[in-house]
Amino acid sequence: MKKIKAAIVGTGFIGPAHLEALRRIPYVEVTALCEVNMELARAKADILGIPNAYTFEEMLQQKDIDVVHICTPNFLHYSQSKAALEAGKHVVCEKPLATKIEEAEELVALAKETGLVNAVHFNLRYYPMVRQMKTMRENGDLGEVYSIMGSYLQDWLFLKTDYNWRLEPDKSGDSRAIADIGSHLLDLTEYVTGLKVTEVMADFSTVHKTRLKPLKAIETYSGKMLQESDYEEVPINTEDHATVMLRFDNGNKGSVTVSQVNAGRKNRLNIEIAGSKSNYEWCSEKPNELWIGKRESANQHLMKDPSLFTPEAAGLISFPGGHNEGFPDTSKQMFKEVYAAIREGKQPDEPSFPTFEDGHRELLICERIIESHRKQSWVKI
Ligand code: SOE
Repeated sequence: MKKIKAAIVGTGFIGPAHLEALRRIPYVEVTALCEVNMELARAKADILGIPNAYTFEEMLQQKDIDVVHICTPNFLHYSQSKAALEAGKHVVCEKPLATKIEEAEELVALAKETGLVNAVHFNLRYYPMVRQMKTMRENGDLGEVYSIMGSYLQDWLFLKTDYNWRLEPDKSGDSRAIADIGSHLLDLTEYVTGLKVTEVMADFSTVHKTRLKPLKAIETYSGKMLQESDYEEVPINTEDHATVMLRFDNGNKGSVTVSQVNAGRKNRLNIEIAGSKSNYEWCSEKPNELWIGKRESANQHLMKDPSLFTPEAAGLISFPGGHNEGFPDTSKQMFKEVYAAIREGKQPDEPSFPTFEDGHRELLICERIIESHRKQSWVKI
């Protein structure tokens, strides 16, 4: 089978995660890496064992490269995805798809026009238990959705000395925590429940009004400590914490809270979906288990096991029950579906994976959430 050749742009936290996932899929080869300059690209390519290092523009000239993974800071997603599609490359872009709604609209239109495969890395959909919840709901096990309560909590920005490009609006966009992790939670909420958010009421807080920015770059999650003199104090005007009340198109309600300053919470997405027949609670830090609440019988505790799962969800399982799969496996499972489409050479009519349209949807909700916080009033989507 002909190998599909991929290029990865950006080697912060998530670029190497894409690389590792792609290396676990047969007939896929990562042949190129791009970074902000050739020296860094060459150095990282050597470390990661990737044969070719290019600037972004040079990489787009390489005829043998079929697909490009955009793993750069948010402010580059629009221009790099656009250039890649215009160069005839299939595109997998990190979330958020862009930092402005108009940019996302343009990318959706361009992707449709080219017919090229386009995907946004909402990888958390690919925990097998998440698709199990979705398909159980579709099969009527949950009943009508009464309410949704979600949270996505982290602590890697807990300290005043924790710093990252995501804190800077010109790099991350006007929202930080909502754009960075809220987008995952809201995408997963609509994906599992099949409901659409119709209105939002949001309230943000920034607990560190200033932070100590290292005078030299350090990577996401590194939390490395430097000397006092190695920092400059900078004002922060992106949110550390946000709570959002939600109204859904079935008339029922919910709420989500996101925070990057909850000590001890490393990367914890937790969701409780209450229905007229059952109640589901799932947590990304214990992804291979699902709590199913019942009123007329004992509650249930479902473990990840292909023999207990719906066929659609079992399709995302590579290891038997009790052999825990986790965050790195979600990208592999997503890319298996995306690369099956790339092998067909065009975007499927009904993609099973998150697309630029889903990226646009999350950006739209994110923009309405920012507007609601600023107006301190309910805003329609
Ligand atoms: C940082 O908050 C981050 O790396 C997010 O950017 C990712 O999307 C999330 O999956 C893990 O945390």
